[in-house]
Amino acid sequence: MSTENRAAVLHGVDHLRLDERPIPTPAADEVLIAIGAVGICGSDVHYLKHGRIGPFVVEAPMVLGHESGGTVVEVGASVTSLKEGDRVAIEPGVPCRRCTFCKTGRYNLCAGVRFLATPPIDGSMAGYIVHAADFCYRLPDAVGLEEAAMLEPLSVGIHACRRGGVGVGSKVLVTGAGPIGLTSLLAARAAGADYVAVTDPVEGRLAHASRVGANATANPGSGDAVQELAQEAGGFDVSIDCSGAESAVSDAISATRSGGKVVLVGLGADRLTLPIVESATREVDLLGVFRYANTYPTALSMVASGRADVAALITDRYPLTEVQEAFDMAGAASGETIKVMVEVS
Ligand code: NAD
Ligand code: 572
Ligand code: ZN
Repeated sequence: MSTENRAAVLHGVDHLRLDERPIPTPAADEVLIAIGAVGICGSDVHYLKHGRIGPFVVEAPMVLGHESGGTVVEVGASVTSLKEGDRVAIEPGVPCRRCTFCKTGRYNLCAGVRFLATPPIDGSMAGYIVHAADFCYRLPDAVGLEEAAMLEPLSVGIHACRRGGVGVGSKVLVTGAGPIGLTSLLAARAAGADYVAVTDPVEGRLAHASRVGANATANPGSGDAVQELAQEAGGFDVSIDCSGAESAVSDAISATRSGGKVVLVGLGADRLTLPIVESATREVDLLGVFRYANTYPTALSMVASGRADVAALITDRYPLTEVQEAFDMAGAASGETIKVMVEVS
C-alpha cells in the first residue's frame, strides 16, 4: 500500500490541481478503498467550468469524481461484509438511513444524502477514500474496475427505465446520446425493450448509439426526423429525455403514444415551454428522475452477465497525473468522446 494519497482537487473555476491529502482512517462501518478507476461525469466538468450547479456551490476545495471502483485495503471494526483485497463498485450517495424516504426504499430522495463530489462532500478521484461498507459492492472476477465505475451512470439509466416501466416488448425513445442517454439505451435493452430509437444533433454520438444497440437513430435538426421515428414505431411506449433540451422534451411528448410515459432525466433550463395540454389530454405522464436507488445490484448483474456492455462507452483513458488533459477531453464537444476514464492506480 502506498503512503501517498494524490487527489484531483477543484480549487475554483478552471483551477484543478493534484494535491497530496492524508490517507483517511475508516470508521467502524466504513472501508478504506484504493481507487482504481474514476469516470468523469458531466457534473464534474460543470463544477470545474462554473464552480456550481444551481444551489450547489463549491465554496472550499473539493475532490472531484463520483463514478468509481477500487480495492478494499482496510475494513472498519464492525465490517463483516467485505475484506481486504475485495474489489468493489462504490455507490456514491450515502443517505441518512432514518428518514421516511430511506425507510421506504426511496433513499435517493433523502434530504440528508452525502453524495461524492457534490459540495461540500469530497469525491473519489484520489488514491484512497473511505466509504460506508454497505454502499460498496463486491465485484466478481470477470468485472473490472472501469466497469465498476460505469455502474454509476448505468444506475441512472436503470432508474430511468424503472420509472418509465420499460419492460419486455417496450418501444422506447431516448433523446440525447451522451453517457446517460447511452446507459439508458443499454438499460432499456437489458430490460427487454424491443425497439429503442435515439436522437441527438451530434452525428458522432448517433453513430455510437448505433454501435451499442440502437435500432434507429435520428438527428432532430433534420426536418421531421423525430416524428418519422414515432410513426415508424407506432408511437413510443416510453420516452426518456437525457438532454434537458426544451425541443427534445417537446419531441418526446409528441412521439409518445397516448397513455405512455416521458421520463425527465436531462436537467437543462429551470423552466421549459412544453406541449403540456397535449401531455394532459393524451395522458402522457411526465416523470422525474433524481439519481437512483437500489440499482447497483441490478447494474452489476447486467454487466457481469454481459447484458450491458458498459465498457463500449469508454472512449478515452488518462492516468491521474494527466487529469487536466482528461477534463479537457471530457469538456470538449466532440461526438467521438463518450466516457473519459481516469486511471488512478
Ligand atoms: P451530455 O451533455 O453528454 O449529453 C446530452 C446530449 O444531448 C448531447 O449529446 C447533446 O448533443 C444532446 N442534445 C442536445 N440537444 C438535443 C436535442 N434537441 N435532441 C436530442 N439530443 C439533444 O450529458 P450526459 O452526461 O449524457 O447527461 C445527460 C443529462 O442528464 C444532463 O442534463 C445531466 O445533467 C442529466 N443527469 C441527470 C441526472 C438526474 O438525476 N436527473 C443524473 C445524471 C445526469
Ligand atoms: O451521477 C449522478 C449525477 N447526477 C446529476 C448529474 C450528473 N451525475 N444530477 C444533475 C444535478 N443534480 S442537482 O440536484 N445537484 C447538483 C445535486 O442539481 C443532481 C442530479
Ligand atoms: Zn454523474
